[in-house]
Amino acid sequence: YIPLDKIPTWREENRSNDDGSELTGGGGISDKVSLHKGDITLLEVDAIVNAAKSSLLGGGGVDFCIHKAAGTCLYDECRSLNGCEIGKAKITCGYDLPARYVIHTVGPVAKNHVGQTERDDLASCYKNTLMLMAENNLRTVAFPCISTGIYGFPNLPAADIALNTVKNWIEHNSEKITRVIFCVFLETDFHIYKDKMSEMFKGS
Ligand code: AR6
Repeated sequence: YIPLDKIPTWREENRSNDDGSELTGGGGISDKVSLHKGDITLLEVDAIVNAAKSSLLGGGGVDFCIHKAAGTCLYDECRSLNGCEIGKAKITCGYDLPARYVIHTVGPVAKNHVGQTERDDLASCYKNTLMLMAENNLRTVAFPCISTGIYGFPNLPAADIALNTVKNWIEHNSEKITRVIFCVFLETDFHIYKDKMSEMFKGS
């Protein structure tokens, strides 16, 4: 298991410039976000997010990993939820996971087409998850790259939507969140997020 204090914030990880000087200023958002590459089921946070399907009854990808690590009680609780619409989110216990809760959200299927509907739905996944976090007084959360696996949303625009939606939410709800971890699994997503976050938090 990986406790939160072993995962540096974006600011901690990028503290030193090449000339050794400290990055200063900013709205404090880089103190509240992290980029972490690895298995989301290992993270000891208030909630991990599942990129689920609308039945909420498990599948492949990160959904499979989460159900496997959480145990069959998660499946039983999911069965009682009557599914979840695209862009919405539902919460369950974490059972055998180190995370206390799982927030299940259903991303848009984008295999053949990414239009405004798919973009809006993906943004809603992040927004509704963060709202559900706040409603339940949860403060630390880890997101996978929703929709970018089996659902086929292109990685670059998906990262843009994830980062901008989360940044915007933190800007308006700073007191409601302590840490958002972008938990990437693939090397390609790691580089995409690193580049975008470097740009986004430049000088902050
Ligand atoms: N930890 C973190 N990220 C992971 C892990 C893991 N253990 N395993 C995979 N990923 P996907 P989707 C990454 O396909 O595209 C399921 O069948 C993966 O590399 O899991 O939203 C559901 O039931 C990718 O970057 O989710 C739905 O039917 C990201 O997680 C459907 O797939 C998301 O890929 C949802 O598809």
